[in-house]
Amino acid sequence: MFSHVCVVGLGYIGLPTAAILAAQGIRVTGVDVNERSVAEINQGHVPFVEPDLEAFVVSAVNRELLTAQTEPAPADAFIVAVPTPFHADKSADLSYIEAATRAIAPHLTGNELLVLESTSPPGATEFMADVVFQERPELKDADLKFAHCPERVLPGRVMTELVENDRIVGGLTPEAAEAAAELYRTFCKGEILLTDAKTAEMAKLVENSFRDVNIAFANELSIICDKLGINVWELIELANHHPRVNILQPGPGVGGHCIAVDPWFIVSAVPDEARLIRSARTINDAKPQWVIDQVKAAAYGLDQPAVALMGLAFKPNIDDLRESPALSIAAQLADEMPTARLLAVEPHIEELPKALAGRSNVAFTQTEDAIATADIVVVLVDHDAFKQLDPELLEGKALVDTRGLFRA
Ligand code: SAJ
Repeated sequence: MFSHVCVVGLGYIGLPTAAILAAQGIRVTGVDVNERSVAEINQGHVPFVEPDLEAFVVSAVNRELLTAQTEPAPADAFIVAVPTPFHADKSADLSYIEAATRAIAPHLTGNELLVLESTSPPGATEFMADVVFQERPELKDADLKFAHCPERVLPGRVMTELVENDRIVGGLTPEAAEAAAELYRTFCKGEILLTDAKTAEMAKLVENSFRDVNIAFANELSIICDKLGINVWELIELANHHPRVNILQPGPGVGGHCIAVDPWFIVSAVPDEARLIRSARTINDAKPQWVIDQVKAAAYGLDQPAVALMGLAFKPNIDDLRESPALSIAAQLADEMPTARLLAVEPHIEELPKALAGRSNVAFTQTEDAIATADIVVVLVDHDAFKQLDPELLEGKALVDTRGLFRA
């Protein structure tokens, strides 16, 4: 039975998890090093956009089931959901996991469950246990349980997918896996699949690598088709009529904090073997430069061209700019086309993001104005808001459509 859970890291995954546990009547201490986030959460505010999350947080805070603070507290179970960025050599940076674990260690009595949710390279759950035993060697023979339970929720659908998705739970021991399964069963209606910790760690990396490899295939096709004078969108639509073919969609590159990162954890663990996974990463990382070259080619010979940049988010219908290829393309164009007027359009945010603010050749512009003024229209995100646009507005303009929005 879990009556008190401590969730360390109140970001895109930790906060929704804390709030959904509290919704089951479990007392939750949420922990974050960011004092501003802690203060906001205690007032029922969510420091980022995620549909329905705020209602859960408000209710949990009002019922006094969720309290945020900067230090962990004693609890029956701890969930660590902190970032795992990568180092310059693309190996995983476990320093946040280590710091969170060291902060938890003094509060342990010997029979708690510790769950690592952060996406991690194989062996990270074991590393977490090692850190605990370095801090608390006297607990080595106690009944601490360590498990990995990777998150799988899609930003924008987190509150639904937290409940509905199946979950993989991998324990350092079978008892630890069973204990973690019991915790996740309190709110997860999907199937809970038990395994060992290393397989669970790898499963998460493999899921995102599967997607990365398939997007790389689509991105490579788009470059091949451009060379051969074939409409890639029509081609993919036709090929996908085959009952066993399901090609994904090309784009300006792969963004977000997961798919563009996680495959590197596999590559850095087994560099000689992970050849396809590495190639996919390289292909997807190179796509923004290809788009930039296309825009420059379209601008060739134009004096002070006006360029509409349609969308800055990393994928459709969200305001999330993390690792967004659209944003990096916009910033690079601002550097490389100083005489152009770049009209940045992003209906989901209120003002120019930091990466573009203060640049004299970039203006935050409303959709219709940008298209009306532009010589070149660059579609970077397939937001629903753009899908309603009348293609006639594009007449006489050069088009670089990375998302196939105007595919005809
Ligand atoms: N993209 C394409 N073409 C496609 C599909 C996606 O270019 O056909 C691009 C998107 O535009 C975006 C990037 O890929 O830039 C990633 O978007 P996404 O919607 O595929 O995935 P994320 O990063 O939002 O969330 C993924 C999900 N993983 C999988 O679908 C296997 C999610 O379930 C994970 O929980 C999440 O990563 C995570 O946190 O790991």
